[in-house]
Amino acid sequence: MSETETTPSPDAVWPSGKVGYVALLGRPNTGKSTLLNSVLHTHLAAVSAKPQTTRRRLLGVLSDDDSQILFLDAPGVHVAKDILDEVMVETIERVLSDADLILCIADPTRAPGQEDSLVAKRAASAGKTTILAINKTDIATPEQVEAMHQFYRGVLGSTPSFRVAAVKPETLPPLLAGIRAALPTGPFLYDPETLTDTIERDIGAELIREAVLENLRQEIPHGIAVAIESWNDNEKRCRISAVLHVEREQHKAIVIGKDGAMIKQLRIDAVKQLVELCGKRVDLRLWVKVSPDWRQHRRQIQEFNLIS
Ligand SMILES: Nc1nc2c(ncn2[C@@H]2O[C@H](COP(=O)(O)OP(=O)(O)O)[C@@H](O)[C@H]2O)c(=O)[nH]1
Ligand SMILES: [Mg+2]
Repeated sequence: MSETETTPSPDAVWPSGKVGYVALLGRPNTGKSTLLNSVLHTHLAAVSAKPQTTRRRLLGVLSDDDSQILFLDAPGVHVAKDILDEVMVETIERVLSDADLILCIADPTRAPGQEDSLVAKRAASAGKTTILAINKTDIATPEQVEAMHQFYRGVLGSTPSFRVAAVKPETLPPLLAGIRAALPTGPFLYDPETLTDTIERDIGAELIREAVLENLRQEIPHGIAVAIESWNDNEKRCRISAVLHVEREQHKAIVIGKDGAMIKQLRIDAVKQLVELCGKRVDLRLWVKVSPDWRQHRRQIQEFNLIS
């Protein structure tokens, strides 16, 4: 990973071209983060089959000679049930207000429902250029794809739409061309080598949480926050210490597992991803701590770095 901490600088001489922020908007699980990883050819965003994998805003920068697309990944659009949900809805709103263009991402393998309705209406009321991407066409039937298309057209009108499969990068160039064509012209906002403005340790925390989502069942993974306690990088290795905050004492026992089997598995899976991120050997220590009902407390949510 290179240049993760670069911020926009007015002094640098970067090219001009089609440049703008693109908000990824969709209900949970439609493949927003998968799409971001796919276009950047990097595992930047946590992905899982469970809803609400993405909790924070994440910038992904795709530069070529004459364009810079600034993707803003965000939580999925949902009805808020706790304070963490409310914080995530606020994140979606901030991402929308920063956006030059809204990319609605729909998953046709599930019939359009209340959340798709929220997505389409929110996009329509934003007063910004909107493009529709119907994702997962590798597994959806043509009828499902058409039904989703009609649903969004009903709210958004004849907005440009593309049929893609985020897991198949060869399906993405027409969508990217459509986005570029719709963006304003101006100077690049980031060094063309930059991939993100999110620092490595925050990406690392998300990759550890991805391992948690993959391995734990039901409500437990949703009640876990990952806090990086220390991140010491030297030439040969990266030493990381992270705390998994759980909501209840019983959850702590589940996360540790019988004879520590679960926490060991989490560490093995997380290390695989972290090695890729850091490009070197990773020593990961994981701790489990009970932070009662943290999802109901804005202060703790902020402490866990989830307000973005
Ligand atoms: N078959 C298939 N699965 C996909 C595609 N895009 C995403 N997924 C899967 O859908 C699930 C949710 O993806 P994710 O990117 O986390 O969705 P998000 O919540 O919208 O960010 C994961 O299991 C992905 O592997 C796709 O194009 N085809
Ligand atoms: Mg996501």
